[in-house]
Amino acid sequence: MKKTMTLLLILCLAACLTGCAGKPEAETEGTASVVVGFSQLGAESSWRIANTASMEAAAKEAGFGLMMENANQKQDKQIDAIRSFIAYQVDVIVFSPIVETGWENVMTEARQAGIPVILMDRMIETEDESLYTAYVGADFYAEGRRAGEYLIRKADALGAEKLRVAEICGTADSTPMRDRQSGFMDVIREDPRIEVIDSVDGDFLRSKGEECMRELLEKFGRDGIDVVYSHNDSMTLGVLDVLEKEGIEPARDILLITVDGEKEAVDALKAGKINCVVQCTPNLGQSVMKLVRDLKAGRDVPKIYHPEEGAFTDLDDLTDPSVEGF
Ligand code: GYE
Repeated sequence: MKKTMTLLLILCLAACLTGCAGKPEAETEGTASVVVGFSQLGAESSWRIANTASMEAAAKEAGFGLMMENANQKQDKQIDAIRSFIAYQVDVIVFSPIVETGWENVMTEARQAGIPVILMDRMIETEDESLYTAYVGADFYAEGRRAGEYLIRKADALGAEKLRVAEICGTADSTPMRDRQSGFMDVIREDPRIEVIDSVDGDFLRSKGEECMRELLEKFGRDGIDVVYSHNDSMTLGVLDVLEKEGIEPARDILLITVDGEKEAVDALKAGKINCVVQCTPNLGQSVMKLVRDLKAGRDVPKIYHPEEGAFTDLDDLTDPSVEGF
């Protein structure tokens, strides 16, 4: 009965969205026996777009219905989407929290409705870990450490005495922003050659990366910055645009360390324009759908799942076929 109601409601919603808005925001498969409500946080980067595609493909392959809402970077819209999934009584809610705080009320509502919640990609800050069933996503702290460890190796290779780092951060208060920063800091803090001279907010956007780089150059001058550590490839590609326009040679005049591993960034690394790409896979869909299947079958699931990741750097062999972007 619950399932029939759910499917009817989903069909109505899909029809309404298609009819009223022209472009459906929710994607559904009315015949599926398992329905997953998925609140994606936005479309700010190539990483995010690849992540959405991975979720869609994996749901289709699993034969699950996927009700997806994209929140366009607004926490309020994510909360509304989760509430609508609760009202439709989906089987499982998956969401990628844009920031870490402010979720406890809506997640308590999901728990009261008996709907398991899987956090995908980003974490929440809470005292009550029972609010979510599982987390699937990267270990961002380890990513930050990898970025720092690379910089120490590079300083050794260059015989550098001093490296002044400008950090361009992702969305304030998001898990990748916090942990990529703290992992990096914990490693470089030990090395007196390396100093972070500024940390600015680039919100994971290419346009903001560009803006930040222009401002940093104005503030410190082209000789005042030795390294840019950028929390994602989109912002780094914006930085690259500015450096090339200014006649500053990327990866030589200013070293570039980035995170994600999208094709454009890995190609730029191979072309000698970026020094280090720390990997972060967007392909989380299959792991999420496996969890959904296990939950529906009543099996125990791991609370935390991190995919295996590494880093590609100009100190390693870039001709290896494993050096590939998404
Ligand atoms: O690095 C960035 C995206 O949360 C891991 O969000 C994700 C980050 C990713 O916008 O490109």
